[in-house]
Amino acid sequence: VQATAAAMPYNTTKAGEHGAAMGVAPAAGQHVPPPSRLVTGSTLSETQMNDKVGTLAPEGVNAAIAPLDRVRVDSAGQVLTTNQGVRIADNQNSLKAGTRGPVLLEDFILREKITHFDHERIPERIVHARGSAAHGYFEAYEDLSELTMAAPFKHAGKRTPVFVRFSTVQGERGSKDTARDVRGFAVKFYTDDGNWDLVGNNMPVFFIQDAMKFPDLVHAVKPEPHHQMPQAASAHDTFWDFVSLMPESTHMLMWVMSDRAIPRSYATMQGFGVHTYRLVNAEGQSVLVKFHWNPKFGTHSLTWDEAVKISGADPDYHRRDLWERIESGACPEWELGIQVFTEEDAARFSFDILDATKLVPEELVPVRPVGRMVLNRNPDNFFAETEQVAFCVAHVIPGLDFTNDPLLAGRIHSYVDTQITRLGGPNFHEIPINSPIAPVHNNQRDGFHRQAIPRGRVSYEPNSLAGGCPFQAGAAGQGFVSVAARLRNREDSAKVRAKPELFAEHYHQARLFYESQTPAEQAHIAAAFRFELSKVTVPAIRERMLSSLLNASPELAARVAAGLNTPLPEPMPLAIARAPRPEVKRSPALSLMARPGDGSIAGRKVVILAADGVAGESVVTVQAALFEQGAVARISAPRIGPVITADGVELQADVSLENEPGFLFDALVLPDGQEAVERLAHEGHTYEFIRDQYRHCKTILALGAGEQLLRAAGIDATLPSGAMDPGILIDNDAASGAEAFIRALARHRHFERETDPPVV
Ligand code: HDE
Repeated sequence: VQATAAAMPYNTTKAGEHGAAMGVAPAAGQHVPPPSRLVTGSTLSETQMNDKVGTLAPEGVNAAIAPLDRVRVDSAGQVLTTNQGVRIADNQNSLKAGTRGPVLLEDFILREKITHFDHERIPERIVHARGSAAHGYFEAYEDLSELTMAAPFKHAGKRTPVFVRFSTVQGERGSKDTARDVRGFAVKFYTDDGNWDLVGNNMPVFFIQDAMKFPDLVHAVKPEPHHQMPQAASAHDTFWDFVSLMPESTHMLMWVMSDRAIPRSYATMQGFGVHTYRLVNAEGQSVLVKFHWNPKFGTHSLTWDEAVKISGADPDYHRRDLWERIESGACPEWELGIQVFTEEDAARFSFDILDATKLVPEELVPVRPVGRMVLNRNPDNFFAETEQVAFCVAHVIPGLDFTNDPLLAGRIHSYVDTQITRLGGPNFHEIPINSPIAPVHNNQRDGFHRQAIPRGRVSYEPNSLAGGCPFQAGAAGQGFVSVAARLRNREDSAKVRAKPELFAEHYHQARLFYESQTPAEQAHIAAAFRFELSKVTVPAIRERMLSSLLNASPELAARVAAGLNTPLPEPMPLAIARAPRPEVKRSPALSLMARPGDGSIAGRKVVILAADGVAGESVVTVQAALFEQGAVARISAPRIGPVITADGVELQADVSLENEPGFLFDALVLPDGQEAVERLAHEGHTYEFIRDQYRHCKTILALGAGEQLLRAAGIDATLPSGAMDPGILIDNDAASGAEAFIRALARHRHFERETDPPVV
């Protein structure tokens, strides 16, 4: 009974964090300086280390630790000062003329404190405002020099530090994590040859083909300007008005209406570079490339009902999940894959690889794994790192280059430009989280918030007064050289505002996506269209959207129309007269089910219900088995704190039925022990736990008397087909029950039980 969650340190690497001394200020005069850990050759953060060691990665794992040391601040054992380093005697009272008299203007300590506070906020990102980030590393599997001279791929085992930010797109900085939305997946590689930012999303295509339409798209999806609603949602008139008038967005709409838009965790979603980029080798030869991040823990999503409920109970659901996975050691990990093809291959494809609304099916060009990325260190400070990080599509290094994708061209401009307002000037590259580990030497000078102090009188090139320094590298010195790419068509040399012909084919890949999904996924897509369009108040918009969907899939359009109680309209006229036949008709790789992951349950959250009189031994057996597999098992009782087991032993409930509702967990265990079961049967929460778990197709284990709760909640372990529900396990023995439970949990969901509408 000792092995309770409370007895196990919540975070083994931060033993002191929840310890007895937590939050108790030392008595006046008792401030104890931190123990000196000065070791010759150690970094500043190591010598000034306090007990919060959980955020220090093992030596050599992340080289960005050292360069940031110069700006790390640790106040343990330090006296309070002003920003000028003047020691503050009293931080409680402003300076007054007598205790009841006016506050004096000369109180520079008060004025400095308030003035700084007044300016604490900076503008949020215009899109992707809400995000969470972590540090880690990328490790190459092999030497890729035949394809690229990019520094991270120089040799097998080479590690490059990274900082990765995940985000939602539509909502504001304080909005919820589980909105139906695209997720940003932005990776900053601090390479030996400068910073490379791969600013991608968790979906491989985009809504529009040309940067010219981006402000329109964003204005349409953002909260409507007259009343600023809805927040973190696309289910409103202006979004559907715009996309129904832009048939090029149909493919992306399929992704956004799929469960991809409500991921279970950042660690269980894919990432994509979206655009076609170039890899360039030392000889200057280039190939075309698409980037893929595939999660080690598999691709898993929430159900819609679950996402809606979570947004109320824990708006920080994904942020917390990312933080806790890293702190508990179940570190998120992805494999980087590349699809490589030549210009000649691309010329034969049925779609244009410069069109960001199209993907390259894996069945056409396989994905080659080239490395892995591990996120193993949480930021020390959200604002300084996660908020101030500036990703820029223009940040590429030798070995990489752009293509003529017209969406990409707009992005190459936009990201640097937006930081100038958001981060207050052109020197945002000097903010520690943005500064490269590669040395920076140029003649750019001045501007707001300049940190570097360039020496000497020369700030121009060529010069003789500084011996010609800094000098240009030239191609031989690994300077960045753009690929001398040839334009493909003669017409391309004319200056036009136009698109290539193939950009007008809008539906083949929308159909490919829909038809490659499993029946459960297709049902979710249809339900999402139904939900979103039912929120649209203008019937003509719904009708126009249905007429576009008809071109992608008559079957889907019919399901959505039935769900909206609307007759099917005529299909929207096609923009292209004769489109080439697509090479691939079905791509199983596009289904979430294609990537179950490593089969482990690491990082999953399980709740074990308890109340006084619970069979303690069986709870501890199940909990220990789950911990062993890297899952987090919490004991939840009507109140937090001690629960007295049937044997009279104390068990600690670390959460309560009220403070962490059941839908926050991936699976549920109903305990044995008649008295506890009777107590739980009197709690309305118990039934909500069971019904939500059932409705969200999760695994439920009922031990011994716990089965009574299942029955009282009206749950039947038989499926409509007559077969037994593989996600409902009933066992009198905790050890064998735990074993079967872990196997069932590794399947994540049991969609065979799902009905629309839900029966429970
Ligand atoms: Fe972005 N995008 N975007 N975007 N985007 C921004 O840059 C923009 C697009 C993406 O965690 C902004 O620093 C234009 C595609 C991510 O900090 C801004 C166009 C993809 C992030 C901007 C696009 C993305 C952003 C806002 C069309 C997937 C968050 C704040 C031409 C490949 C990065 C900022 C982070 C952020 C512009 C389209 C991904 C305004 C003009 C396609 C992950 O510069």
